[in-house]
Amino acid sequence: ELQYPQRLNCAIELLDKMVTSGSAGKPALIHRSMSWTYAELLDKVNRIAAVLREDMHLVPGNRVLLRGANHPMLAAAILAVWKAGCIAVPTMPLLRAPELSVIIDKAQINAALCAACLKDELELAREQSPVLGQVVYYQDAGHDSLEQLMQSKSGSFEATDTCAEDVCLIAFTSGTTGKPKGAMHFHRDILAVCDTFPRSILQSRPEDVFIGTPPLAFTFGLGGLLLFPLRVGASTVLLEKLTPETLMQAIEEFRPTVCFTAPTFYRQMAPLASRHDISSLKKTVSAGEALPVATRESWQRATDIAMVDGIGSTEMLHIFISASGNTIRPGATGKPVPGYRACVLDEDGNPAGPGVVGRLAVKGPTGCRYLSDPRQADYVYDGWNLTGDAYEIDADGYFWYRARTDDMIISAGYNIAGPEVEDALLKHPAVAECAVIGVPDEERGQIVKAFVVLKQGIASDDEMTKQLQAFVKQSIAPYKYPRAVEYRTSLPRTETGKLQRFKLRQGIV
Ligand code: 3SK
Repeated sequence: ELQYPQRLNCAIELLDKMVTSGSAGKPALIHRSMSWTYAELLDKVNRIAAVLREDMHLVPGNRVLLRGANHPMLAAAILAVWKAGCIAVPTMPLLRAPELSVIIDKAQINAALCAACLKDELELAREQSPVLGQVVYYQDAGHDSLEQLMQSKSGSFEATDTCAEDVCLIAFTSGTTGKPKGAMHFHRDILAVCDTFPRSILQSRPEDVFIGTPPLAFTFGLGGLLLFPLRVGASTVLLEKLTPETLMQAIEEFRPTVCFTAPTFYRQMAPLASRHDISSLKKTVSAGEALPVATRESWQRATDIAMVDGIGSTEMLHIFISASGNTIRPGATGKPVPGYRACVLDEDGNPAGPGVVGRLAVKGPTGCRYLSDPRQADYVYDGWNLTGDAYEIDADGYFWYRARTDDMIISAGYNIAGPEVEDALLKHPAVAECAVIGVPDEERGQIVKAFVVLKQGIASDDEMTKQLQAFVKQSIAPYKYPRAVEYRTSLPRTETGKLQRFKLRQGIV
């Protein structure tokens, strides 16, 4: 079991201690034209923490909204909030004022550090949510920018003497359902996620250089692109607005060893592999969505790099089921990461045996606390987090993803997992992307409907529909084939890349 001292400030563990234990001169954060060593990062963090305490008059426990694209300044701001004993509430850069207002009001946020390019939307949100009193902008040409305030501070700062179980992060779920919940995490949780998945599965080392796409506002990105590298004294490349092509270029340029992104990215990066030198990469991590076998295979064929799949959640902070090396079983997510326990519950809430599809439950050193939300009772029971995922365990203890519980389709008495049909469709050479949902049907209760984005130049006609239907019938049980197929040019996704099937179900898009 992981043990941490009672008095604990995670920023000191992740940063100050790395500086005093030999990493001071090592690059910590790398951005396009600059990089900060561990000592330089500590200097920035201390100055920002002093701005929070001395200029913004924040006290331990105050909640600070953080807004910006992946960039060293955002990373420094997060660490500074922790060092000052405050609570970081990072938010997705693309959120609009009404969505920000919900978060500000719910978390009673009184202060914000925000990239100047996101000013307009935050000022609109502020009109609706007067509780947000103070905002300091960074990368701002005007007076009183964060950088200007930092100049008058010294590079040393006495961290708040926080307790291991003080809340330091409220992570809002990205909302595939459209109703965000705030998951609260302690200082010790920040260290616990670093001391589980990266230690036992990734086996991160000080020589590693991390890169990837998930925003630091998404706990997948916060862990993979900031916490995990700092915990072992490694380096991380923080870049914004990456596309599959620019991520490949960045891998060629910065020579990282570990990449974190979602299956959609790997699917689009695989065909580009032959045009780039990505030989520095040793490990690629896929999460945020189930990894289709076709995507794993195409990436591996194109690059010869093993892909580590994993499922995590904002509630658990990071990945809790995964596998690496020769324990990978393609199609299965893996087994509980050492430190976590997981099981599948049947309809009566009892642990289900092998081969039974049920609701995934997980317990570990993180998880379990929503910020004032009545849904706590639906998602947490007896220390177990009940996820919204339908899983099945095989006889060897591997966990196989079937669907989000609300993505199960019941058609003529058959239980059909939408993502399984998606996996089958994705193996067809004409399909670029797809999403499968159940739609009401008088005769069968529901039928399987596929929304398909075809690869460029391929005609979306009846002939293609027949081909796709026949293809699915040949790949999986024929009753699972999509009786309805609709062609689209794109599919609704969250900013973190998760398919928003609920939007298709509700006809929102
Ligand atoms: O969605 C996931 O699988 C995930 C993975 C790591 C951290 C957070 C999340 C939500």
